[in-house]
Amino acid sequence: MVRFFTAGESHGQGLVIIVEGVPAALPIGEEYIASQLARRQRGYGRGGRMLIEQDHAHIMSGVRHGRTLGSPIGMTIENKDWVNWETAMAVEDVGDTSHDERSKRITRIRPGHADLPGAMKYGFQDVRDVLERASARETAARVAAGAVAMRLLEEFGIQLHSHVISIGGIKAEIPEVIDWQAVEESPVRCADPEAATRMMAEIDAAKEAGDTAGGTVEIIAENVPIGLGSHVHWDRKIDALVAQALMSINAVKAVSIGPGFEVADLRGSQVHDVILPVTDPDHPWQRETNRAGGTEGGMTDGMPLVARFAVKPIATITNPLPSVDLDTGDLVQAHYERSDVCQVPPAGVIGEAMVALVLAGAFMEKFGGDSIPETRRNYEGYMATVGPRLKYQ
Ligand code: EPS
Repeated sequence: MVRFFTAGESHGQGLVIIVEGVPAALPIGEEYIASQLARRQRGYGRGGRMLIEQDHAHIMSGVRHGRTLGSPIGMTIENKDWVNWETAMAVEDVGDTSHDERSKRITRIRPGHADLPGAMKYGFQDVRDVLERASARETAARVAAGAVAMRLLEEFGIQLHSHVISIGGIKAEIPEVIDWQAVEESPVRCADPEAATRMMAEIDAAKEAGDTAGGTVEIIAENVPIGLGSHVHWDRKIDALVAQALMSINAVKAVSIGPGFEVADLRGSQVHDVILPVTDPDHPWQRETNRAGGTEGGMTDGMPLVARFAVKPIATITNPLPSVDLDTGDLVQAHYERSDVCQVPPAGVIGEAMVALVLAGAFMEKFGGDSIPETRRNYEGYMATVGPRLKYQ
């Protein structure tokens, strides 16, 4: 089982991450994790905070001489912005904070954020007590955890990618073969350069109007072995686990495996992926298509795992919506606090991290092992059996 925890507030001292269940002898270092964190920080439409931060995960435990020990991997990411929030976010009771602008109580609830249900549920008088943890800043911690999972999957040839398929209703033409290097270089992580230009113009227009823009993202995991997850119980189905993981990302409102909702309008013969006769024993069970998005019956089917998700426009809007005051219930304009205009491009990187964590968990559940060599023996032993039955009885 691969588990992870995150802790940390957006303007606290930093983020804390524990990843547990990673076998020993996995080569890993801070540089690898930093490269994933840097990918999350990029993207057209990001706000001022990303100019302040240079996210770096400091590995505190679980790694020795560049290899995992099998013990929990502990990491911290320092918030560089903390210096500006030492009073407002102080751990100790600092007494009178009336001299500090950032310590002012926030009572003008933002519709669409965690503000209202969070304040009610936890009995808070100050919306900051909710928004600090509800902030998408926490996704930096997820990307650090996901980088560890990705490193594990890479050892077994599994690669993750993401690309943006729409922003603000502007849809990309998805090419037959995606140039992943070009996606990495695209300011909106889009495989269609023409659509990318229009997406950036839409982000500019939203910003100009004091508004925000959402969009949709696709995650693709290649070279996933057949049989991760299980058909036997709801909480072991890989598609269900992927859906939960992606839905847990801030602002995500819908998730699909493969084309998702689109298959409901078609006939069975137009949806299911024809299985081709086995000609290459090393690559059995090829399909003509992958409309199943790489899962059948809650298990991976050997095709790339494809998941899409929709990100709503950020709830913090420069030109705020009418709302109510937490104290009085009277009409006010919602609170505005520095935020992004569009967080769809980084959402792809965060989605990759979440899918990597789910796949790493399912991978370890299937193959087990306390060290990479042991896991590899189990993996190779299984992979030698997944061809046509008469050949592998
Ligand atoms: C984010 C850090 C936050 C926000 C953003 C994501 O920093 P700050 O609140 O200091 O500007 O920019 O948060 C949100 C989009 C949100 O919904 O809270 C980050 O590190 O990604």
